[in-house]
Amino acid sequence: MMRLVVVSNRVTMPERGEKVAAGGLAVALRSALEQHGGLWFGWSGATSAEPSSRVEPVRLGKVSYAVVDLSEAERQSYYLGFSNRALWPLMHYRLGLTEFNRSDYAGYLAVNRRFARLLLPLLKPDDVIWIHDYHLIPLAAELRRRGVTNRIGYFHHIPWPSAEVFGALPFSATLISTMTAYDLVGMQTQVDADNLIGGLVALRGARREGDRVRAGPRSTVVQAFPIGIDVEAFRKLAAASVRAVTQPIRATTGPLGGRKLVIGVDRLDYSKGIVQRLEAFGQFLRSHPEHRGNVGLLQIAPPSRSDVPEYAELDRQSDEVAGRLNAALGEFDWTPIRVVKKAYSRSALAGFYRRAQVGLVTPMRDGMNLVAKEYVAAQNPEDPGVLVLSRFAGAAHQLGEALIVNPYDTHEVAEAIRTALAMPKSERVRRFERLYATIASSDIGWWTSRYLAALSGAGAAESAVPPPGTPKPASGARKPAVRQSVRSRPAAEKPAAKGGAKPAGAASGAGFGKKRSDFRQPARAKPLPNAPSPR
Ligand code: ADQ
Repeated sequence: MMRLVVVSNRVTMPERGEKVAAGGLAVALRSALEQHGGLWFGWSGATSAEPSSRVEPVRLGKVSYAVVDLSEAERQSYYLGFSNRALWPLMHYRLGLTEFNRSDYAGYLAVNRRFARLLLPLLKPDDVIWIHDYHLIPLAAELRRRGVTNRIGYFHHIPWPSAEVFGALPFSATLISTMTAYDLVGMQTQVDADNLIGGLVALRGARREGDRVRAGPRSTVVQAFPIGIDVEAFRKLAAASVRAVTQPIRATTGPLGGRKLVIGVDRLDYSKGIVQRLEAFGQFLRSHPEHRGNVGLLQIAPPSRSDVPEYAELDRQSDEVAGRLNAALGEFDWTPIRVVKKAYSRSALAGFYRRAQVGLVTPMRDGMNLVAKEYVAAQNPEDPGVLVLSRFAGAAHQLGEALIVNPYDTHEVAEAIRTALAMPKSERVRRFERLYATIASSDIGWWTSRYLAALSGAGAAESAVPPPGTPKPASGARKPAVRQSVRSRPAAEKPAAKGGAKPAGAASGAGFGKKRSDFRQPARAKPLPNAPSPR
């Protein structure tokens, strides 16, 4: 059987008990690795003065971990610089925040080259290699240059902008060209997939054939695989939180008394629209004064990437806006907004979600947004809360029964909060049931197995990949790739062409075409801490 090799910017080794990245993705990848036996390669998260020239994998059960330190200069240029000050803002459509500098770009390429060099001696001939996210775009090209002919897949967790936006990046044509070294590229939505293909056509002169793009002798399949969460685990945690109200929940929501709760949970990141959300909540209280005193917003936002100046500024700004609104609108016995900058365990988070009548998920742009799915998974089916969701989150392409809003429109978000709080139970239940059915049928196990089946089939057959986003397609049905809530999306966002709807069918067997149940996560006695991943 083939071995799976996962490469990601950060690797969390279970025995280190790290507080970071123990979220659904890390658990799902580990579970896929355990199924097949495998290797997980990437940055340790640490820096050292003399980064090693070779790496010795550490075996824990069926999984080997190979972690590499970075030098401080590499952390600055590759991670904080090019990845997080150029690619991150650019791919979230924030050209104004995009800081390009040549030495950061050189550092980014150098780390990708070093990773390729260190990974090479660890590879076996039929390993299937799965690379994750924007830090590692050129890694496959570096591996190919060194003679690697294995199947190599890539999953892009964040949005991919249109060629017009991506083209603003110096060396954009060179960087986008490296994507053609992959056999399969997974995107969160069909819009992102179309944008990448459009970019390869416009900047690289590639040829599009449905969901396949040809540049030179190679061809790459680009498709949407909307990522999911471990719905069942989250549902159970939330249900358990009702029986045993955990300490943080008592402490944080206790003082709310019988008041209603609106919740936001995000890494403190400008893509998440936290400041705009606080303003929208203030607007809601101003427009609907009858709600003053009986509802509060709890915004949980642990700081991330504090070394990047834009993040420090956001931290300051969110404090300032919350302080201003609380001073203007609060009463002696009621504080409208609380901002809590802590990471909580999964079970505490599930309890908060369940307790909240409204889940406010309003990013300005987001690849998927797992919080939206976690909020739905945690609801009480008999008396569920209402999800208010940004149309610019990838999740909006699947979760059309949420109240879909434009996060740039403060009034629209404010009115959605009012509508959500007033929504009759029958409508809440109806919307919840559809949302739940969607997230349950495209959960993290489904995502992992679909992607790996497609990767192991990619190149074997032209149409080996099942249509993503349609969890249980009727056989032979030609459905759109993802349930698009087209009504709620601006015209410019609509995919220009719907190429590549393929007949349904699992990828032809190359070792990973497993049943979904094969990838279910093992029961864990104690939930892992779930800090947001250190992106
Ligand atoms: P992120 O930008 O990190 O992920 P998101 O998808 O919302 O965004 O995932 C965040 C995770 O961190 C969630 O599981 C959430 O529960 C957790 N989290 C947030 N705040 C927390 C807190 N205070 N305590 C504990 N846990 C907390 C990137 C992309 C997304 C994409 C994911 C997965 O930006 O668009 O959905 O990868 O592909």
